[in-house]
Parts: sequence; C-alpha cells; structure tokens
Amino acid sequence: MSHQDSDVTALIEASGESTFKSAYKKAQEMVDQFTNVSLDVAVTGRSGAGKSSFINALRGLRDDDEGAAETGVTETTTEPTPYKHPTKPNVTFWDLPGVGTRNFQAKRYLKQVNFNRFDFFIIISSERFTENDALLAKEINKQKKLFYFVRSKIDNDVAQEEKKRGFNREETLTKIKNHCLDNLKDFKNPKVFLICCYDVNEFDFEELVDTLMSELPEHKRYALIQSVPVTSVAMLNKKVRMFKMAAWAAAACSGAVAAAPVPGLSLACDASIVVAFFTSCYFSFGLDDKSIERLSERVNKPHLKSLKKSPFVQALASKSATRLQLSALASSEIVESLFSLIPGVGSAIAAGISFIVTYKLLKNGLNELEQAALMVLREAGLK
Ligand SMILES: Nc1nc2c(ncn2[C@@H]2O[C@H](COP(=O)(O)OP(=O)(O)O)[C@@H](O)[C@H]2O)c(=O)[nH]1
Ligand SMILES: [Mg+2]
Repeated sequence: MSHQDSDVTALIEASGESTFKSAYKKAQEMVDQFTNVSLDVAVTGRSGAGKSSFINALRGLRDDDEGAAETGVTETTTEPTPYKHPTKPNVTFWDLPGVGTRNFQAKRYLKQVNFNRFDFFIIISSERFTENDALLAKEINKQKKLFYFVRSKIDNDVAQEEKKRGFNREETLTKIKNHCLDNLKDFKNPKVFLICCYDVNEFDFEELVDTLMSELPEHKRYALIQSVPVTSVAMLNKKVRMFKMAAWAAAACSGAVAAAPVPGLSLACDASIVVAFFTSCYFSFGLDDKSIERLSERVNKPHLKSLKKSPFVQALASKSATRLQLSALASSEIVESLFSLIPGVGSAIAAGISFIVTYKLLKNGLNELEQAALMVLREAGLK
C-alpha cells in the first residue's frame, strides 16, 4: 500500500464512514460545526436578580473586567443586550429585560424580544420564582424552546443559615430548591439550579452545564462545552473528549490528502486549521493568562499565576495574543515552531504532512494541553 493509500484508509477508519467522499464530507461538517456554530443564550429575570453577574460568570469574567456586563445597576434598557464570549465569539449571552414589568407582559414578551434567535432561556431569580416567571416559562414551552430556572445568590442564603444552630448545608439547599419548585408545580419536570456567580465550582453550576449538554442538539453542544469555564477535572474531561472527537476531522481538513488524493502529489497541510484547533483548545482549557489569573483569585492561590508552562503552552500563549487574526498566524515558521515542540513529528512538516501524522500531532498536542490543564486544576485544589 502506498503512503497515500494508507492515509486515505486511516481517514475513512477514523471517520466511521465507508467511503473517502463521505468521510471527507463529515470532516468538513464537523470542523465547520466545531468552529462556527452559534449559540445564543437568553438570560431573563427581574432587575437585581443577578442576570449580569450570571452572564459574566458564564463568560469567565469578573464583574470589573473589561467588557463585563455592568452589575448592580438598575436597568434602563428595554432591548435585549448581547454579550459575546471573550474567546468564543460565536457564543452570545443576551441580557433580557425582566418579564412582568409594564412594558413586558408574559404573553407578548417572547415576540418583543424576538425569541426565535435564542437556543434556550435561563430564568433567573434571587428569591422564589413568581407567577410571571412561570407564565413566561409556559410561553417558552409553547414555542418548543428550552428553559431552565436558576436560583442565584445561593452563597448569601448559606451564609445566613450557617449562623444558626444545627446548620446542615444539604438540608438548607434542598429546602431552598423545594421552595422554588413550589411555584412551578404546573410543569412536568421543572429543574431549578442553585448558583453562586462568584463561585462556579460550587453548588449546581456543573449540573446546569450537564443538563444543557444532554438536552441541546449535538452541534450546539460543541459551542457550549468549549465556552464554559473549567470548574473541575470532570469538566476538563468533557472538553478533552470533545476535542479528541474533533481531532480526526481537523486533521482530515488540514491535509491535502482530502483535497487531492492523487498518488504522487505532495501533501501540504493547511496550518491554519491546526493552529485554530490548538488555540481553541488552549482557551477552552482555561490555560490563557487571564483565565489562570481569575482562577487563582477565585480559589485564593496566588502561585497559580507563576506556574511554569510547557514550551508548547508558551508558544500558544505568545501566538494567541492576536487570536482573532488566526489566518495571519498560520505562516509556516510559526506552525513549524509549534510542530517542533511535539516530539516525533517536528521533522514531518518539511516532507509534507499526511493525515496520519497530522492526526498524531493533534492528539499529542491535545494530550500536552490536557496535562497542563490538569496541573493547573491540581494546584488550584480542584478535583
Ligand atoms: N452574593 C452574591 N451576590 C450576587 C450574585 N449574583 C449577583 N449578585 C449581586 O446582586 C446584585 C445585582 O446583580 P446584577 O447581576 O446586577 O443583577 P441584574 O439586575 O439582574 O443584572 C449585584 O450587586 C451583584 O453583585 C451571587 O451569586 N452572589
Ligand atoms: Mg443587569
């Protein structure tokens, strides 16, 4: 079997398809979905409920970070305000005016906010849910859209209860959840997630993400899981799994094997796809300086900021400063330097890079980033 043949066979095998054509098509679709599919999350609730803070938490931003949604202000806008994810611009969180105010009655609300553009709704409250919240959820249900209830500021409740004698954390949380569910009896299986925006490692944040992951369409899950903050090893594992699943497709699309499987043709590699893959991974795993800085503050461990990074992570750090101009980054020197950091494949680039080599390169690089992220989590004391 020639080099070219074994490459084509490997590609078909990795795809789970039966022909080269369908394998390549699937790879293109997956890369497109993985990088471009948009996710639009609507966050609604009355003024002061914690919408802006929740949006910042989902974007991995502190309230005082540049570009963060302003918190603690009484809303004056009546228009949905979009906030893009800082490193995943196809993910947008929409800060919606609360329902029930004079201008926004539940019945007309969805039309007024142009509901069709949203993938799901978060209805957020810092107290029990009101009749208006339930009415809105019913309207959302009618439109066959997903909705979830978030009970915010749970840290305040716990702090209050902690002062009492015989405090039991689990009991307190269950009581609050049941209290919230009281108003949602009309729903078949209502879900309420207890959340503290300043501590997404605690309470029900991950459960909310897991629930979304099980209920969203597959291509939307890619966007969600890439964008959420790394809150635990379990969360990191979910991210790793998804990147692993996409690696073969990125390898297929970056190699000329796909474009021209003709014997004797030299194989070029579209480096921008490889760089984009690693850069997404780097941000998604929370390895960028900003994410590490925020994590170090959240867990109160200043030394996280000075953890030594592997040469590969450092290379990505310096290259991703201009993340949004990825195409400009994909010059061969940069890519070659990235490749040379991964043992065993550095020399392959000169000879032209095949699917098998690219796939291996992506898997090795992914593994290196996973190890780096695990080290950060370990040092942060997160399991
Ligand atoms: N302790 C605590 N305070 C919160 C939490 N979420 C929001 N807040 C505070 O509640 C106030 C209102 O929050 P904001 O996000 O501006 O509410 P919005 O009007 O719905 O956008 C602000 O002072 C926030 O700092 C939380 O999870 N825990
Ligand atoms: Mg607000």
